[in-house]
Amino acid sequence: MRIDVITLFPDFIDGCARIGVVGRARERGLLEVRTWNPRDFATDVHRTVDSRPFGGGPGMLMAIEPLRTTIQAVRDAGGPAKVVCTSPQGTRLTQEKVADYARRERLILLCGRYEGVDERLLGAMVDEEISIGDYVLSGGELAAAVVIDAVGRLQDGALNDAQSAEQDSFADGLLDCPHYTRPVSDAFGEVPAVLLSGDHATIRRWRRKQALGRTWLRRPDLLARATLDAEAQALLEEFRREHRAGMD
Ligand code: 4G1
Repeated sequence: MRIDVITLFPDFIDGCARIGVVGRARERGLLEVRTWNPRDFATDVHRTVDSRPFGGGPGMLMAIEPLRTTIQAVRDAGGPAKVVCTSPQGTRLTQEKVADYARRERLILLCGRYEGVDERLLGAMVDEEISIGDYVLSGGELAAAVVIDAVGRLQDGALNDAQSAEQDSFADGLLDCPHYTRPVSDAFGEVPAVLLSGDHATIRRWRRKQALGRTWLRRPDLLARATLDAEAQALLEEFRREHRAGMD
């Protein structure tokens, strides 16, 4: 897969794409990340990429012309691709959306800066707006880095067996179970005995129960959308019972 990123800060995106799982996916030729700087497409002597908003007020917008020519150049440089702008006005990025992007040949990400992008350019050249959450950022690059990481690790062969995407608790829409490492006995407490039992079927059920229970406690919104098989329903009921018993 190829991801083209339009950004005034290409070094940030290039840096993110060099490290960890995503970096290795690129080395393995599973993922290509290319950056495009609208400043390189600005035609005036100052290479201007910002522009004052009509109606006045503080702040600047991204200038239309460098963005138009950059997006056109990116489009011309490969096969058909969805153009996605990272924006607080976008629909929230979900693992479902990530999986949809990951199946594509190509994706074009546009990162906003300043107060954002002219509404007409969004209407004419952008297919979709996505947001990573409700907080103020100074640019869309962090959101693009989130997309690149989440999409990159889903490329076939990016993860080893231990990391495999199906192993992720979130593959079934749940939070992760708690994890423990050495030592068995620590100043902060003990490791749950079941994890030391060597009984893999019991350990698997315990982890699933913890994942269900924690999702119930911390993210009921996620649990409401998950489809639970008979075992999951039974494990969750068990967790709830024990939770209530522990309350009194
Ligand atoms: C109004 C957050 C403005 C921000 C309301 C999540 C935030 C891109 C994202 C802003 C951005 C809220 C994102 C805000 C983002 C133009 C350049 C937009 C930076 C910009 C809640 C600034 N997910 N923010 N405006 O942060 O790009 O993708």
